[in-house]
Amino acid sequence: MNTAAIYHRPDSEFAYLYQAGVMHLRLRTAHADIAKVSLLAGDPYLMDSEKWDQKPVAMHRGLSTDLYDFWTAEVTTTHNRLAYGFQITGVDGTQIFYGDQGCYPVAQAKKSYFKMPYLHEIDRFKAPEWVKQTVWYQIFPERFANGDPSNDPEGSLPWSAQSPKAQDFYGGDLQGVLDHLDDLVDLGINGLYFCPIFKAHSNHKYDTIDYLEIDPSFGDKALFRKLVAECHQRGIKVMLDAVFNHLGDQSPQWQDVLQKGAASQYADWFHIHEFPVSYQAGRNFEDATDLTYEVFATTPHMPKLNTANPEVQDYLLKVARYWIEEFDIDAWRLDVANEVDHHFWKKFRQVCDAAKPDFYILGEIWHSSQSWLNGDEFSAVMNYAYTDAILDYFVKKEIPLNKMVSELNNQLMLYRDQTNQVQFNVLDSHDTARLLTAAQGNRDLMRQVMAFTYLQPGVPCLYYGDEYGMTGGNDPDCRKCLVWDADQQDLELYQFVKALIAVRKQYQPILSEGQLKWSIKESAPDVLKMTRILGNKKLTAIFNTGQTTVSLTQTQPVILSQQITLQEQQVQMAPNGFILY
Ligand code: ARE
Ligand code: CA
Repeated sequence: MNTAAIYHRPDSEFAYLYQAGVMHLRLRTAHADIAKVSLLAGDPYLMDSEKWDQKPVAMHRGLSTDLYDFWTAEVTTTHNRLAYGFQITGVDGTQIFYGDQGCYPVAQAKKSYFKMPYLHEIDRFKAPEWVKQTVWYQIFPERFANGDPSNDPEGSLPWSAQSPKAQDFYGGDLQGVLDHLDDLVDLGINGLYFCPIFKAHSNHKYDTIDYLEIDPSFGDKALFRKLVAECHQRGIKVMLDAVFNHLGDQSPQWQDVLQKGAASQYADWFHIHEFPVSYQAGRNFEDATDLTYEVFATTPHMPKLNTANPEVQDYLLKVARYWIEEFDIDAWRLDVANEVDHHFWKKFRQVCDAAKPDFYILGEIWHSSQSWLNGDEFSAVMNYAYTDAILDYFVKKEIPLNKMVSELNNQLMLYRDQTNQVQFNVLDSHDTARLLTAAQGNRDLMRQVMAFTYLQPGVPCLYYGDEYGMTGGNDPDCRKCLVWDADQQDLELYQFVKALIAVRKQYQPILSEGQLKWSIKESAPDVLKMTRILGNKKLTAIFNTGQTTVSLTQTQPVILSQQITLQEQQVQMAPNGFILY
């Protein structure tokens, strides 16, 4: 038995409250090394009384990676407290007890039970229920639609499908979004994620000048208020982009630092090592080493904010509250979330929760993110780390199918089940090449990747224009104007995306919450079977990756005289998309 691989940690993704009063436990063991795990659990205050007669309860064999197997159990407790340990039987027949002080002979089991001393509901990781039913649509406002040419910035180019340059403007605005809301409803969208819309210098608006003003080229506060109201009337949630890691160099605060140096009242709003700051407007530093102040990446235009400064905290928290309380937004997407301190994000979470119950906080983090997802900071992250595995297999063909499954399971086991249900599954964005371009123009492959992803735990996000077959390489090529001329749109793809979104919504409860199981037959190494079970419902999806087809069957068990018979409802996805059933 490989005892070195055995791992559990209380009060983490290995032991947590899943729902009020319902606890989930996980144990990690070496892959294919263990035959059975039994849980020994009970009230810690009864351990030394004769009432402690815990019978071993078999744990469920859960997901596996190439290195590990994960065992799971769901436990309800009488007094919200638990002492527990694991009785582990190896495939080699050996048996040990694993508890808080490691491995022991089974006879010494009680030597060191793990403890969950008291499970408080207020500590439980809570994810807004509405997010699970959301299919998100990401809008880059400068390029979605130009609804009001009168606010176009000086030198705006005519709306066209050409590749934009980094500094180009085309005049996209909020009126353009308002004009097309019903198109988005038709597609099945019920959540909009806007890239930044506050006053800023560039076309992407990540170089904020004033967090409390709508950029004049996008519209004004009255228009934004109307847009949110129209979205809410259509059942569409609204998520804005909070760029709190840095300010733009045209902001009054940074300009004051440039003029007054150390004497500026904002000197401590930034991370400045030496005055005068080595800043020349318009000069892009190839290498940030010669900057005397911290910036985002290597660009001098984005001086990093000192979010440990109480003045900066107050300022940013006022911004966070303002757009919730005054404009009723439903979510914040947090830019460069992993480079802002945890202390600030904990305050931020408190502010958002106080301003609006069920508020969704989405961190932009491209890697594993456990330390932001313990329930007192973000609700979820942009799940690039999960979808990377999907793209690595289906699109880049860099890993075999079983490695993709291993990677997906590895990611799922990093987080609590309720976190996984609201993770934000992006296949592309304004920071990456578009999916169709990544798939080298193979529309069937694009459909299969989307079908696979939309059937995963977590919520899908469609990047504007993908539904029409838009292409585009890395930033800025992935930010072309949306093609509104029907003759440039791939309407067959549009119909597929619309059908896929409908299927996602149709099966959403089991796709969000159903217990997940994968299987790949030796005889068919490129056919992946995904099973989801929720209550007495089972959904099976067969991804025939060789022929880019997916078939979906939903079984509705009918209970007859204690026998369970299953009816199969076959939904075949033809090579070019779902056949509506
Ligand atoms: C501009 C140029 C880029 C150039 C960059 C270098 O367009 O080609 O690489 O300058 O400074 C915004 C604009 C960008 C602009 C950038 C800087 O939208 O067009 O880029 O400002 O001026 C990492 C961060 C992640 C960040 C990406 C861009 O972790 O947070 O880099 N994403 C957010 C927004 C961006 C925005 C900013 C941050 C700045 O979504 O749109 O850029 O506010 C790997 C790494 C990731 C890395 C990712 C992408 O996967 O693991 O950490 O993300 O690649 O590079
Ligand atoms: Ca405009």
